[in-house]
Amino acid sequence: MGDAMAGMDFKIPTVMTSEELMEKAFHRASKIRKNGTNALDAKKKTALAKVTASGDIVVTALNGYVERFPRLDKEDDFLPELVDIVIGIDRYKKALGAVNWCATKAEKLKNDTLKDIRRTKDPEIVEATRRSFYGRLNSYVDRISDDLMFLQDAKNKFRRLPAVDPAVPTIVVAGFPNVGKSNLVTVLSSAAPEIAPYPFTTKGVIVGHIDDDWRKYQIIDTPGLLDRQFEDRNDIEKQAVLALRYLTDVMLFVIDPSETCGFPLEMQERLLKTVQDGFPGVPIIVAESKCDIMKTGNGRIFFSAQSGENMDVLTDRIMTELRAIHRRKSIESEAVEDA
Ligand SMILES: Nc1nc2c(ncn2[C@@H]2O[C@H](COP(=O)(O)OP(=O)(O)OP(=O)(O)O)[C@@H](O)[C@H]2O)c(=O)[nH]1
Ligand SMILES: [Mg+2]
Repeated sequence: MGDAMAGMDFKIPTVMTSEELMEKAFHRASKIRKNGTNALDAKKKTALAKVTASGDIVVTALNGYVERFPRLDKEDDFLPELVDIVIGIDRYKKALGAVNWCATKAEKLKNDTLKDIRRTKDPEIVEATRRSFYGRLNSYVDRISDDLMFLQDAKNKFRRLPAVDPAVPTIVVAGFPNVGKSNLVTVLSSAAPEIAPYPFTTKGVIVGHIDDDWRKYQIIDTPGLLDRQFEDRNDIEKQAVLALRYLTDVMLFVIDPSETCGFPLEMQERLLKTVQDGFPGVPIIVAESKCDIMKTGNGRIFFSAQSGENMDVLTDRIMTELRAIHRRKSIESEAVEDA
């Protein structure tokens, strides 16, 4: 398992376009000259070496992509639901399948060509066979040029996907801008929160860790994602919010009753309702911030990240939820292991 929330691009190679790949293969081959016992022998040895080198470059590159792009099975760190929204799993699998097809074809073509060259005693045929190999290799690779471009694009998108360890219980913080979310995340985190990539937003998500003895939980602040009515969003933002569901085990919704955030209480309550509807089945802790300025006395948990007042009560409540999630997840993973 990778670090939770770390971008996973380090594993994934850069994908050449079909033109770049063929240029690399032919360029390497073009520099090859072999000596022989006579003119025909030298010609054959040179042709064999050129075919081997160019074929191997193509096959090695393509096999490398197939091996090193994530398979998206259970052992991968990515959440399949997120990958499907961001990249499209069917198209992705088709692209990897096409690359694999091309590698197999190129390998066979290379071996057949080597046999043909070895067999002939006609220098004209040596030349013609080599040239025909170049043409057919080029046309195989050309046929997967869309797939190669798709994979390079997918690589860039993978980089923006949070790699999540689904075993780590995760609390996501929501609420209007300026209600005090970031301040709270910083205070609750055992180390300075880090910015992790997230698809659809340039800001990324801010991830902190909460220590609980030897256990760690994730706390995620999402600037600009859960701070507006869902209906007011464009399609991309809607996808981003939907995708966030797969990260969220518990939600912490922060309300600023002092309204110093600039949003009336009534608007904040309406957003809470939307978030509740949008995250069905997710436990939501509602907490009122900035209690150093004002307390409503309505029975909700209140806190001030600034003065520290009541932070122990809020922390207890958060820990209770996260521990419950932890227990549920360990039971689930034991069940998977027993199956
Ligand atoms: N009085 C008081 N002010 C606070 C408290 N927490 C945050 N603030 C102030 O509220 C403002 C917003 O705080 P942030 O933590 O940045 O709020 P946010 O919800 O992360 O805002 P966005 O990132 O814009 O969504 C800042 O000026 C903070 O100083 C608090 O407990 N008490
Ligand atoms: Mg913030």
